[in-house]
Amino acid sequence: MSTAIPLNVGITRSAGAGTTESVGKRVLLAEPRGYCAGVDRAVETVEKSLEKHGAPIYVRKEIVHNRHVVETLREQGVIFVDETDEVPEGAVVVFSAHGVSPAVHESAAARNLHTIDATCPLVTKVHQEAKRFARDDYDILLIGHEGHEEVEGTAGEAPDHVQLVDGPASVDKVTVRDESKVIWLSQTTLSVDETMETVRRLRERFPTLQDPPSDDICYATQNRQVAVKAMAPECDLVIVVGSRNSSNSVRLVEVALNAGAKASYLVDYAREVDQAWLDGVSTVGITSGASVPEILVRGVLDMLEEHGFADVQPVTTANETLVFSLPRELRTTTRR
Ligand code: 0CN
Ligand code: SF4
Repeated sequence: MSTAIPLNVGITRSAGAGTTESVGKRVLLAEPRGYCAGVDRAVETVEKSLEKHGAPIYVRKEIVHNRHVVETLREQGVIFVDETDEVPEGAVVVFSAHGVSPAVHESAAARNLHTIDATCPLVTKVHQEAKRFARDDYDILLIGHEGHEEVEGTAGEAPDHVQLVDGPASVDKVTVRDESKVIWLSQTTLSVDETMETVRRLRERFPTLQDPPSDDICYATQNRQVAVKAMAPECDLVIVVGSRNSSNSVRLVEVALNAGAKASYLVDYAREVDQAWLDGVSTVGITSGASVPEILVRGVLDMLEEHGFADVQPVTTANETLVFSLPRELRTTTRR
């Protein structure tokens, strides 16, 4: 598992912004945070599809797991559906960043839908691994959260070869056909530490367990966890901006607590911050999940400033520059 190189984790004690109310109060702002390359691409895919085809267009599941993003797109004419059979014959449907199983592609084709696939290329990479190891007749242990769309899509590539391992506590239930031919793969948005613990336990049972050819937990998930770990020991409170169904966002709360934050909460919007959380607090850490627009973080920072937290110090542990090109049929103009 690769680790990001710390760039600026020197955290200084703050004297506050000057007023009595703000003395000693400061915010540590995690960098990187927020949108990853796959989310940026997926959201732009929907926006460009709307421009090209006109409203309404359909999106299967939430394009990314963020309430604000979904509500904003809905206002622009997107109809979110659970399954392709809710989409009228021949209409445009976008598949979400989390990926879909081949069965979903087939049912869309059977209804003559015009599909645009916003699956993150890093999820597609895990699909390819699942297909390849299934072809070689491995038992594939897919570490991930039961019911999450991404694991449903990945497992659907090779349902006869994949079994889901939902964390360390599920390891004892695993059975394999041939212990010398077992590989683990994973969902892209898990806790790195918890996944390593799951793998450690799996390897106790299956000593020749093979590792994936490259990290399945994606760079964005890893980088956001490294940044929150760097600031958490200094924090009385870590506020993570993100939605409850966003796996990577929820993981940031767990990582913050495990790394020493005294308290940590997940909020979609600044208005959800309970003022009591700020009682007696001097250092607040802020981060956001990979599906979270920066405007929502801005809202939390503005609210904190009103409460005397005007001193904002970045905690930078990586620089991200990755950009994914749009699906081919939308690649008419250059991206920002
Ligand atoms: O919040 P997301 O939409 O999804 P999960 O963290 O729940 O997987 O973030 C984008 C991740 C992907 C794929
Ligand atoms: Fe892709 Fe990772 Fe972002 Fe998911 S979190 S969309 S896998 S880059």
